[in-house]
Amino acid sequence: MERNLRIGMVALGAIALVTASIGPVVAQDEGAEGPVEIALIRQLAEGDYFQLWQAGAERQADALGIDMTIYNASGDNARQALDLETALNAGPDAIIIDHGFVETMAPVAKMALDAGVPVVAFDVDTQDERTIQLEQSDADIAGLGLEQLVADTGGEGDVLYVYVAGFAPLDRRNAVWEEVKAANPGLVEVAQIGAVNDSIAVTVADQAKASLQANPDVVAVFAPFDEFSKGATLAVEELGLQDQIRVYGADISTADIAVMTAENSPWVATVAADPGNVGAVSVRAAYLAAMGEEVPNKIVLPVALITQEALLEGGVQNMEQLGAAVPALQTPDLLPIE
Ligand code: SR1
Repeated sequence: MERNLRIGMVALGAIALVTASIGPVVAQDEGAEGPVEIALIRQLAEGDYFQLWQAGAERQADALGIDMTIYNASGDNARQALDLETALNAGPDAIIIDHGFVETMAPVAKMALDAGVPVVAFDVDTQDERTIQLEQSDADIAGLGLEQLVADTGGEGDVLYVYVAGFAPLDRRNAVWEEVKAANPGLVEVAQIGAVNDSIAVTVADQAKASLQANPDVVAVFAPFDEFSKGATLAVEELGLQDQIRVYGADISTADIAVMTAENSPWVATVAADPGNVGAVSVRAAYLAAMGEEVPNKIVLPVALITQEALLEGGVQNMEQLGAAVPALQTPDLLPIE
């Protein structure tokens, strides 16, 4: 049985709904001796989101005196699985898997768990209940953004959708989009685009330009990943369609805030956690598990709706100011370490 805590609050002039939830605890075997060694196995590390996430993880590791080794597969899924095997051979006290595909990562996660090494998995399904699973509330990331889209469009109009299947958070957000479409038959998905490569925003911008030219009645783009959102925004701007098309995105960074608050930007809303906080919580979960502490096996990090209007009204220009305006995006009390 999961415990859920939902807090409604007013933030930056917009209603931000924050969710934190915790599943049952996983009892780990034994505590580590000496400095804790953690291996961080990343599928992707480029782009604002992934860089902020890693910076938060590294800050937390430094604060706890953890020896953290970082592996980055740069989108090569076979290499990510090999990275985990390499890390496992070095005898870490815990392993964090950040993103990845179930086909490649579930078997190697099982190897680690069978060897008694705790596994924390962020945004990747290992299909093993011994894993400590972390996610941002993807239901809210999609749900709050789409609520805004429906309110702004009256639930009517052509929509361009940006999505790539196989990434756990995008698949969870996609499930919400399917529900919203079913509940709002006036919203028509005229095209689906998307790419996850080493230049996502540029690729999505090119795809979006072609799609928008082929579908001249589009009123909204649903692009729930900030690299997608930036690409869609660029396309709308290059086509001069800012007065016709709004972009609804996900994630936040200082660079994203600059794009959203630029004059006449079509990116009107995003829903996000603080990526640095998510990285930090992932490290705390791994540390506690390595120390033999009980850690919930499901942790859902809070997110907030952040509108362009609220950013402009609040004069928010960077992540530091956003953190001050929406303190609930920091969760120091989630898995505190004495
Ligand atoms: C390719 S998956 C990208 C997403 O992962 C994290 O959940 C971020 O929120 C980002 O949108």
